[in-house]
Amino acid sequence: MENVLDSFSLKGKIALVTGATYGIGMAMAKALGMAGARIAFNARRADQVQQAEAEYKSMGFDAKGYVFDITKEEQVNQFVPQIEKDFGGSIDILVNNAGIIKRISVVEMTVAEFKEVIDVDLIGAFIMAKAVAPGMIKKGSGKIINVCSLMSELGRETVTAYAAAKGGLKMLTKNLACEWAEHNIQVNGIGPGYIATPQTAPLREPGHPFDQFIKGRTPAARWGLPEDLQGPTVFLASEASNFVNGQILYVDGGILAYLGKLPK
Ligand code: GCO
Repeated sequence: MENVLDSFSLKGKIALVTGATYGIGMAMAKALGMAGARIAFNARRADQVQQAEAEYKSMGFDAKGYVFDITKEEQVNQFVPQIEKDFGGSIDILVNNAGIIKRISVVEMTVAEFKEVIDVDLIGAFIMAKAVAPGMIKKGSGKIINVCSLMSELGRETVTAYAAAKGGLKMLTKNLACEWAEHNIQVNGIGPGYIATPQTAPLREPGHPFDQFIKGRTPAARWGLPEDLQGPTVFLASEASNFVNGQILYVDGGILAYLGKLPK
């Protein structure tokens, strides 16, 4: 019998992680690299891509960065083939991580601002999945991991566009899983809880009430770290999860299971 740990190896795999120049995306990409994958990543800003590529390489990862916008189908359809040419094979693992958030109340949010969030966080993931699927179908295997959110399940004031996008991303994940499972492509999601990253930095400023609120709402009584997402990422990217389809794996310290602490 094969050792079960061998099923977590990503040796020889080509992974593409969108928005992986910092935070959760970079942590997930590094995890894939530590498990043996070669890493392609993108962002919209050349300076961020160059800086991140230098960081990956300084840590010994086989990584290459590309500057393109996942919301622009023509750019995606130019760069995905370029990546597959540069890496000498079709993409085995896609992590749809790139995302934005705009914390604005609905009354104040413009339709254009709402659409921008939906474009990046939902439609961008659709465009990327659509672009990598033909290679995965031809190869007869593939892994797609969509970075969902607690907001795929819960709402809160001022993040309506983000929650609508992440709720849609949950159902996109389930539906792509239904369409592509017969091709041995597993499509799943990771739902980070409240993670200490630049995206949540405004909520963690000293004295911000949100810091205490989240620690009270999280059974683990702490903010998550990007590293907390690394094991789940390798699991969903590896053969260890070949019979896991259309699931959202919440890495949230227990928030979704918790009614909340009784006030003292
Ligand atoms: C917010 C936060 C959340 C988290 C994460 C939770 O403003 O409530 O930014 O959206 O970032 O998405 O899973």
